[in-house]
Amino acid sequence: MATSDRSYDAVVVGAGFAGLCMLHRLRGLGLTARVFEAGSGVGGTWFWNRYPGARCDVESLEYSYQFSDELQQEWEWTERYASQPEILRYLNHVADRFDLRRDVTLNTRVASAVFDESADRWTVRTDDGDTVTARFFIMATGCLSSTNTPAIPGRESFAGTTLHTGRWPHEPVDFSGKRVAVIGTGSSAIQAIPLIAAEADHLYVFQRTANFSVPAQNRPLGADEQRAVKRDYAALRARGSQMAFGFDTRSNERSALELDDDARRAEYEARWASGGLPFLGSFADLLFDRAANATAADFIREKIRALVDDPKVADLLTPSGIVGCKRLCSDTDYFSTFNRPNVTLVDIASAPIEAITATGIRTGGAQYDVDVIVFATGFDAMTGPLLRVDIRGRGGRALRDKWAEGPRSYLGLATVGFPNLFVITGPGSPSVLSNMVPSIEQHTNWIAACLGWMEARGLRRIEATSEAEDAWVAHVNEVADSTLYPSCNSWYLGANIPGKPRVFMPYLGYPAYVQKCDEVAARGYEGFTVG
Ligand code: N01
Repeated sequence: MATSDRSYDAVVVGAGFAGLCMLHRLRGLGLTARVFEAGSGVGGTWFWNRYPGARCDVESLEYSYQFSDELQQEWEWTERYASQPEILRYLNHVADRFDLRRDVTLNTRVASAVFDESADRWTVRTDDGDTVTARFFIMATGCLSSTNTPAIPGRESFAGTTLHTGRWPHEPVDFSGKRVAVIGTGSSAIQAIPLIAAEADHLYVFQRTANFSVPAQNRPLGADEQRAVKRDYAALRARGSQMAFGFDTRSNERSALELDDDARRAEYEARWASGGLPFLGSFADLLFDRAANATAADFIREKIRALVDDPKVADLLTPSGIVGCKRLCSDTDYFSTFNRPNVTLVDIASAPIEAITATGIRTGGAQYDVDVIVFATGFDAMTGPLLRVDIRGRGGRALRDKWAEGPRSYLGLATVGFPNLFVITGPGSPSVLSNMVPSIEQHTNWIAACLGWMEARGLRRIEATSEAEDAWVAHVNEVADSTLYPSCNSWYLGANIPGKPRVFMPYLGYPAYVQKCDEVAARGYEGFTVG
């Protein structure tokens, strides 16, 4: 569709969970909106991350929209943790059911957005050269959508197939009879490795840092179980909204250190058996106290040693450090996959990758010839997707310049100098340390209420104040510093991207955050200037 010279109330970038929900909310206000999406379909993260084994590690009944009770009643999830194809089907269903597609332009990347102070409008330019204008510019680009492919010498010379888990092809990839290398052992790799190993002739896993992972214990979702939740869906949602991470972790209020060894182990065993990320809810102090955390870390290390036959391989797979400080992974048969004769673990911590050659990967003086290299090397998280667009606010100032030393925002939703710009699940909001879908809905609801409030008063411009932003940044850091999170080289801190400023980006604590946002709105958008 030709979009030249079109003007809207709002332009939204991205048609994943956030963009679709935002569009629905804007329509509800009677505002005009256009969504631009780089992909050839809706779905965002779930459109791009199609690697084998991709599935969400928040339970499907909680990783879903709640804005329509009819939708949450009628959609049937088939597994405890939904697979990527199922989540993508769900998002396509939502796009159809709420007739969203007619306002979405696919295959179109937004290149720049410039604020015109005289008109209080954003001019948005797409990569095919079209421009549109809008009163409000809303970034719904997700936190993990800008892939990271490390600049390993010789990368371009590889003659085989190169893939990235975050940009997986749409056509099926056949690994049978192939020698495959996977670089990286984060959440994506840990899900993909067991399935690639089952198909490939030989799999080489290049590991720099071993990761903590707990079994997902995925299973088909029973009809009775699903009916029971749906009978009182609000109760499940309410429980999630009171949890630090925004989903039902069945948190234990006790300290890991107040129990004797047997009682503590019983709690960890129960969590291990029930599976998934609620392992971190075993005790209240796991992410605050090193000694408490060590009891959980030791438990997982012991499990890994029991699962892996070769003690040398088990040692390499056993992580040091703090469990949960980097994102805890959840897996299906990850560690036992290394017992297969066709899987080799290559330690690149002691001997880093020297080069990629035409035929494979060279490290530690050895050459590993492969047909396929899978980069499971993660993302330029949180700021990457925002700074990829050339966003210019008041006085032509670039967001890239403003955030050169790290992101600064008010509530993760707005940033000084960029009026009428909203970010959904931006740095400074709970985002990646919460259940993304409810966090997205909380943001889209808040933005919609704010725009409705402005409409009712005939207001044209909203911008955070410097005082509010400074205080919020200080608060985000203070909360993070009271935990163990800043103590390791995670992507939460930008530590995975060479040269990226080291700033802890998510806000910790979903319930406190929601309360703060509600208070700001109730006080007439305290911390913002409006006009
Ligand atoms: O990426 P990662 P991911 N040379 O950054 C390694 C979400 N997610 O795509 O740790 C060699 O975690 C790097 O090694 P190191 C979830 O929030 C969710 O797996 O830096 N290796 C690491 O092993 C997750 O946290 C789900 O030493 C290099 C790996 O690549 C986030 O997405 C599923 C390297 C990157 O791991 C990102 O996960 C999947 C180099 N130069 C993802 N550079 C679920 O919901 C990087 N590495 C289940």
